[in-house]
Amino acid sequence: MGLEGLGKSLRNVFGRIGNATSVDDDLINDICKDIQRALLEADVNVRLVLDLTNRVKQRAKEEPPPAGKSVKDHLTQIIYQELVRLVDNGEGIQLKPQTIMMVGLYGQGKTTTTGKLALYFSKKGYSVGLIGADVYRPAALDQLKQLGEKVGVEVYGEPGESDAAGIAQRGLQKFKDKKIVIIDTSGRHALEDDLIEEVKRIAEVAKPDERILVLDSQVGQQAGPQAEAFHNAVGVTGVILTKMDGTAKGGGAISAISKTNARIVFLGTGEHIRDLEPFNAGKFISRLLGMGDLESLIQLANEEIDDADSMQKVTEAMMSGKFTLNDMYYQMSQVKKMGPLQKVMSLLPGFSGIEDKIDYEASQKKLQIFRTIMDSMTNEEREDPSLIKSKRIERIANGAGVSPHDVKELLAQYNMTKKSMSKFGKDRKARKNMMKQLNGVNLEALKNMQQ
Ligand SMILES: Nc1nc2c(ncn2[C@@H]2O[C@H](COP(=O)(O)OP(=O)(O)O)[C@@H](O)[C@H]2O)c(=O)[nH]1
Ligand SMILES: [Mg+2]
Repeated sequence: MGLEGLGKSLRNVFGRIGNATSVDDDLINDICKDIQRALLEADVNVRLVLDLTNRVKQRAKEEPPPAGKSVKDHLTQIIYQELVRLVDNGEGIQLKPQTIMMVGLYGQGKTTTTGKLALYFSKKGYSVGLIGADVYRPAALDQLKQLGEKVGVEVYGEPGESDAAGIAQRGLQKFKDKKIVIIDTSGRHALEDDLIEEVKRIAEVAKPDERILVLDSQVGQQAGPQAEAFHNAVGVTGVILTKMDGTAKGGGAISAISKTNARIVFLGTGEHIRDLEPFNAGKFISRLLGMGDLESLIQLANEEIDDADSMQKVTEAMMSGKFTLNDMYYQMSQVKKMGPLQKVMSLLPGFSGIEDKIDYEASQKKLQIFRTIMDSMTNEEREDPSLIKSKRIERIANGAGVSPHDVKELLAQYNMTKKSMSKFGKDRKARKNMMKQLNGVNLEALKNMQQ
């Protein structure tokens, strides 16, 4: 089962609670079995799974629902909190002078993430040096040097040298006055003995404080064995999940951290050097559960608005990838009509900051700003937002009385929505399944989970 699968199974669990007539021991036991199956299929460590379901059972029995909260919502919330606890394995990387070593298979994002970390620490005021110890791919050092140049940090490398541990040693010597040194290492397409030997030797020589496993969030089940092999070799202290901007929702991470007992420290959320987010367990689980999904919003909209036909049209347009700003404008106006904003806010992409208490007032303000911005665009621009470049951004911002940053934010949200919808739209079967599932989901309960 892939990552999507885990999110889906867990959503089913919540759906089941929503549909139950009452919450009794039988239901709780059944639900816990479903959770166990879902997590075990995603390769999560058995002991962790049992701990989790035992805690859910115990808390459901012992903790009375807080005033005003139904038993169902309370159970949903307990499960959500325990899932968060499962991935919450400790604090992020400390802000202190240290050596960090990156490990992982080819293409996972090690080099890119090395650059992102360099920027992160530079911004915090630390001097940073990067060591290119990938001796396997000829272009690796150039890639790292380019990143270093972008960020303005020094890169040490020895073109043509094949002794990675030697490079690391000499690099550390050169950077002995830098507060943060990050070592980028080689990958392979698959786990191979020589790779494991190589990273082991680098770790022995460099004695890095942090050994960071970089994992593509789309890896799914192989995340477990990969994590285990690297962990046995160097003792992984932290995991960075990359490509979280893609369709995958990161379920494989749970397998990875349960194999290493390391914490997830950052998420890579794009190809750009700034696309690095400190890991937040609550946000991650919400995302895994698809709570920021526009699909859920559409479903809710279909149930609650009178003009279901137009909504259907917009939905189809979105699915086909021909989603314009006019469509998004319409969709937003419907959301407003739909009444209590609280109910739908958490389902909107871009508004899913559900790890903290959602600031509904701020969100509503944002929605209004977006509407104002769209009002000051021409219809041509709303139909084809790719026309909107710097000059037009300024004009629109002036017209709407907002900053260019606000306009860019709207465009970013539009692009994100469009991208996710067209991807989703290509897969008819997935779409149907999703709709079917969402029918069973207790949206109220999902909404209440964070409260
Ligand atoms: N979309 C996206 N792409 C990423 C992310 N991190 C890395 N990549 C891309 O993944 C590819 C492989 O990255 P690279 O750093 O060379 O991987 P390495 O082989 O592990 O060093 C490159 O095309 C990167 O631009 C991310 O967070 N999001
Ligand atoms: Mg690389």
